[in-house]
Amino acid sequence: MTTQQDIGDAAATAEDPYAAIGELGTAPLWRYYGSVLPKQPEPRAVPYLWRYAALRPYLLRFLEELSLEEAERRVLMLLNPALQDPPATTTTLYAGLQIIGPGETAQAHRHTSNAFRYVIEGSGAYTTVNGERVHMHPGDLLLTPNWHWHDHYHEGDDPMVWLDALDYPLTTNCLDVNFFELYGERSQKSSVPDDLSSRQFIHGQLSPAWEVAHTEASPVGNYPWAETRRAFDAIADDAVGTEAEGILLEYKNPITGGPVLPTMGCRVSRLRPGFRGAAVRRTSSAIYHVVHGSGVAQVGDVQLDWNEKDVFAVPPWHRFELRNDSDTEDAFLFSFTNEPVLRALGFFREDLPDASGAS
Ligand code: GTQ
Repeated sequence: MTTQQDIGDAAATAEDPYAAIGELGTAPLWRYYGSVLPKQPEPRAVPYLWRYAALRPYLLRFLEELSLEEAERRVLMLLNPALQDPPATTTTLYAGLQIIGPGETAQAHRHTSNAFRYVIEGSGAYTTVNGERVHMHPGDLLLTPNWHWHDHYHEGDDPMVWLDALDYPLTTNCLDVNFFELYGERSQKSSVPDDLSSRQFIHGQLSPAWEVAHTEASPVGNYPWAETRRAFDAIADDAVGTEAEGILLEYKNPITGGPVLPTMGCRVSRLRPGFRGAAVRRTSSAIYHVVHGSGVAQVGDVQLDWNEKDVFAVPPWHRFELRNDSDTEDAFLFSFTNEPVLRALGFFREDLPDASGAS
């Protein structure tokens, strides 16, 4: 029989006490300060850019070769080179490019993860979200908040492509809280007038008083590009905007005034010709989609040259500087971040260079 005394003796005489405590499922903190308490964030994700012009032909090829009965969703996940398994675009955010062809349906399901779509090309598709058909046009932002049923249907003539965004790297890879369920039928029936939520809330200062917040998420199904465009047009030509991202507009939850989803905030910015942003550093991570124009993002040591419809990832705590190199054309960038999560938990930090230009 092993006594307490024997165990004490073994510990006192063990040739390699580090190996011995390892066998007992422990590790010495004093050898792990660098990984447990780094001086500053050391994200595994790297700055990276996905070229739309290179990916689009493959989307079209899979449209030809793979049915939605087989694929369920025909999506090319945008994987950060440092986050292949489990797959993710940044540590807590995911983006993918989804293509759907005329007449196709992507079957109804729901999941814990919040999601949204940002439409890149095509028209004639809609997503049904908890019984509301939400129609898509290029530049529209469509929400499918946590645990909302959603299926996609395309009744147009040309392929449709959109950017998918989900917070599953947070819910699945970090927190292990994701549930997923298929709907009983392939598609939901329409149960309210099409696009009702967007039409009800579009007037901004006059919102329906009986609509109260049921969840953290915005009740708006679609934030259409036509409204985004009007919002930009209403801003004075000489407005300075933000130092880092120019004329920056934030998509709002009309009930709370907060971000559109509890885990992901969405913005769109207009960079005037020749715009050069201040080099900002934030604890949030971000994914950008180029709506229009071309330019440069310097992210830490990496220079990303972006063109129309490209997507790029900005990991936390990298110095980030945006430029519109055109002398004549505005650039428009759609972006989303995990800032709402960080703000809710008190972890958001932002560091702009001081006015002298020193960082
Ligand atoms: O369209 O519902 O890119 O559930 C990943 C998971 C898209 C979708 C994705 C999804 C969807």
